[in-house]
Amino acid sequence: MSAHDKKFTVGDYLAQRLAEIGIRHHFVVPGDYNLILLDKLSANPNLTEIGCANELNCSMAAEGYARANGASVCVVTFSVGALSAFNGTGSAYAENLPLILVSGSPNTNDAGQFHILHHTLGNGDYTYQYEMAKKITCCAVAVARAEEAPRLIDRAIRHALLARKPCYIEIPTNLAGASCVRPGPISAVTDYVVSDPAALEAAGNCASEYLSGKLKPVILVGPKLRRAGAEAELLRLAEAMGCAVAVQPAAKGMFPEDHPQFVGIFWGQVSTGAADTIVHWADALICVGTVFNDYSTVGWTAVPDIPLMAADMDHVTFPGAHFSRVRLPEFLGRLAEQVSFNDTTMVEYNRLRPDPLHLHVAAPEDALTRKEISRQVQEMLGPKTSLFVETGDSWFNGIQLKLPQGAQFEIEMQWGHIGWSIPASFGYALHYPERRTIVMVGDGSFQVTAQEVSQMVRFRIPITIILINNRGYTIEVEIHDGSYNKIKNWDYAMLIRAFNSTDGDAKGLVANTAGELAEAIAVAAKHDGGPTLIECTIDQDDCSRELITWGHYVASANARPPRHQRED
Ligand code: DPX
Ligand code: MG
Repeated sequence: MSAHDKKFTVGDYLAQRLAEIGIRHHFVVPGDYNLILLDKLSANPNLTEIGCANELNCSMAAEGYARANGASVCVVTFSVGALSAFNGTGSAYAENLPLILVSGSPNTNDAGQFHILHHTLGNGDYTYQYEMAKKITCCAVAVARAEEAPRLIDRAIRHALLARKPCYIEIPTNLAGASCVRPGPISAVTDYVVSDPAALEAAGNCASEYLSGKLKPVILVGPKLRRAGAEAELLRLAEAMGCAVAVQPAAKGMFPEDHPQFVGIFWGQVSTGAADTIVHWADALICVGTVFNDYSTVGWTAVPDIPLMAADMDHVTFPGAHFSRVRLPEFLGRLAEQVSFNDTTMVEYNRLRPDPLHLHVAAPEDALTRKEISRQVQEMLGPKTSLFVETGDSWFNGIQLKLPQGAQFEIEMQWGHIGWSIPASFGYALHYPERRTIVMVGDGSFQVTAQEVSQMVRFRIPITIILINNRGYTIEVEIHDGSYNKIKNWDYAMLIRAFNSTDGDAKGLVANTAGELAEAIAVAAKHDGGPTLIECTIDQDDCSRELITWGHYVASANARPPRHQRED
């Protein structure tokens, strides 16, 4: 029997589609509802199975892999697995990443026979997981017959790739190995939808109208720019205009920070490089892929108050006009051709540009501080580093750093799940072995997903984890303090060594002084056989001025009293 005659199954179909869209690693946790499916996926020579410690981490690892690779897959078992994986799926939704969540599910005969099954609510309903998944994905499908699998799998994956959102595919345990027809050309799934030509043209004309007569245009870049694949076009537009370019915190690195037109991170009161002064001076604001939420607007205190032009991933809005199906790269590319040069905001910015900071270099025996950690991490950044910053003061410390050309920056600011950076950096680094991945993470966040370091050990991924131990949930202290912000201290360096067991090569180091941190970073730089965790101990009250300021505004936004009762 030739390979072509071999029985082709639903699982093979899914495996082939995943490989065809460029997925090379699939993140999994096994369970009896998905075992045959996992066999089929690992039989595909283009896919490498990556086992994770639990489904939360598995989904977050896939989230990080999607950041690097453009799409990812997470395969889990029914309910006990999938409900945990919903968290990383929510992150992928919020962060605009096409994560394909695949769950095994009960045998198709059981619902009709009113059987009560394990890993379920025990009430005979097996549809709830699919119903829940609909809320956190752009397309959810539940395969009920093998004949339907090709159509449903293709539909879910296509929706995810186009919308840059997660999708959900449920495959019953007795269908993964059932016979299935072979797939047609992958272009039917992956083909890009171009802009509507009339809408694109009208949006371009409207942009000219919006900019005409405006003297002080500024571009504000948001996190959806990269998700839309429009970074090169934005650069062309910025250079054609010659104006100031500010970047939202979640978009750090999406416009090169060494570019002369980069004016800093626009984040209200905690902006860097006087970006807020120039944004507030503008009389035209070209918002590209921006997200204005309570965090990015510093508790609604930094919402731009001039009429905006907002170019989103697939539509553009102006004061008084809206254009659907205008794809961001095409729109920005077109705009770059038609705009006129106006560098007024750059001329003004050059008068405002803050002098470079002369950072204090601590003596080797000085007790470690947050500022000294940042100073030393800054020196680690090069064209091949990728820096992950975790929710907590690590956000503020990371955002202050200057990214050299080529350095990448990853942040999960919309979803903001503490613990994200450990599994996400693991997934990301699997795709980018040639890059040096560094994680800045707090003690509280680390405790949420610490097990995934053991996968970095297992797969020998040389991630450097800078764990900032300030003994608790400091960001929460600044927003609202209470006994709940204290946590149990761990011996983090020893924990990492425990993950080694008999065959791992991770290093766990402690830095109490500036000199110890420098030595530990030197060890990490040479260590390639696995991760290096450096526990950096700092004083509990040593947090950034930006965190305190931002925390005060977010706290007062949280505390607004109800404005009016609903009258139902
Ligand atoms: C919580 C946050 O130690 O960082 O620098 O000390 O703040 P800092 P840590 O990692 O502590 C993080 C902690 C508890 N946020 O301060 S930001 C609420 C929260 C969240 N995600 C999840 N649960 C709770 N963001 C999953
Ligand atoms: Mg902490």
